[in-house]
Amino acid sequence: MPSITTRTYASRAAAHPIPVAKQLLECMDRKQTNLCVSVDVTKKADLLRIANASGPYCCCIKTHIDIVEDFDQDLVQQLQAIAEKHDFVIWEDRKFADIGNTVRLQYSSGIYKIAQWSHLTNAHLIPGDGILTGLASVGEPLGRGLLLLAEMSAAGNLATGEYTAKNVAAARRYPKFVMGFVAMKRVDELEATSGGVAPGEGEDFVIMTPGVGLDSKGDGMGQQYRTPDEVIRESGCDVIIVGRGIYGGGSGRPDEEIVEQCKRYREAGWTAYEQRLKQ
Ligand code: 5BU
Repeated sequence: MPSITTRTYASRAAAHPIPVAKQLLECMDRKQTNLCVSVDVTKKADLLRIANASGPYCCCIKTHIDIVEDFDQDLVQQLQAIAEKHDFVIWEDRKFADIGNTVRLQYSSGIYKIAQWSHLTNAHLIPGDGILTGLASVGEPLGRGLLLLAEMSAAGNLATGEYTAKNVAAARRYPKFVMGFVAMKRVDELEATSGGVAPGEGEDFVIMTPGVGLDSKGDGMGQQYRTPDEVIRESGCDVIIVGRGIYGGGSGRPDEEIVEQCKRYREAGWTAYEQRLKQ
C-alpha cells in the first residue's frame, strides 16, 4: 500500500467517505493551506477578531469555548458566519473523556451545545468504545466528525505505544464518524499501531498536529514545539495547529501581526506539503 502522504489533499478529498473530512480536505486544497489556528483567548471580542483576521489563511479554527468568560449564543452565531465568509471549519477542542451517556449530554446540551456549531471535536479513548458510541449518536446524524487523541504534544504525556495503537483500532471500528487523529506522526501507518484491526477499504485518516512553532521550542509548561517541516514532511501529518505562534498569547497581537504570522505559517506548512509530495 502506498503511503497516504504521497497523495494530494485534492485526491483524498475526492475519495473521502466522511463528508466533513471531504469538506476539510477540499478547503485545504482550494485555499492552499494546511494551517489550523488555535484561538485560546478568554474574551468573545478577541476570539472573533482573531478568527476574522486568520480566516483567509487557514482551513480550521480551533476553540476552547469553556475559557471564554463572556460566552453567549451570539458568539457561536458570529463564529459560524466568519467560518462561512472565510471558508474554514470549526473545531471545538473539547477532549471528551467520560462514559458514553455523559459525553452524549456534554456534546449536545448544557450552555455550549457544541454539536450544533462545531464541525469537529475530539476525545480521549480512556473510557473505551462507549465514548465513541455516545458521541457518534449525537454527531453522526449532524454530519460532524471526531478526532481521537492518539498522541499528545506535551512532555511526558501517557498517550504512547499500546494506547496509541488502541486508538487506531477503535477509529477503525467507527469509520463513519472518526475522521482522524490528533497525533505527532502517521500513527495509522505504523506496524506497531495496527492495533489488531486491519485498515478499512479506502481508509483515510486526517492527522492534525499541535505543538507547532517557528520561534520557540517550548512554553515552560510542558508544551513542545516542532516546525511545520518536521510535522508535515518528516512526520507525515496533515494539518499544523498553531496557537500562540500566531496570536501571541494573552488577548492577542494586533490584526496586522496576526495576518503576518498566518502568512508565514501557511507558507511553511504548504511548502512542506509540496516537498513531501516530491519525496
Ligand atoms: P499553542 O499556543 O500553539 O501551544 O497551543 C496549542 C493548542 O493545541 C492548545 O489549544 C492546546 O490545548 C492544544 N493541544 C496541544 O497543544 N497539545 C495536544 O497534545 C493537544 C492539544 Br491534544
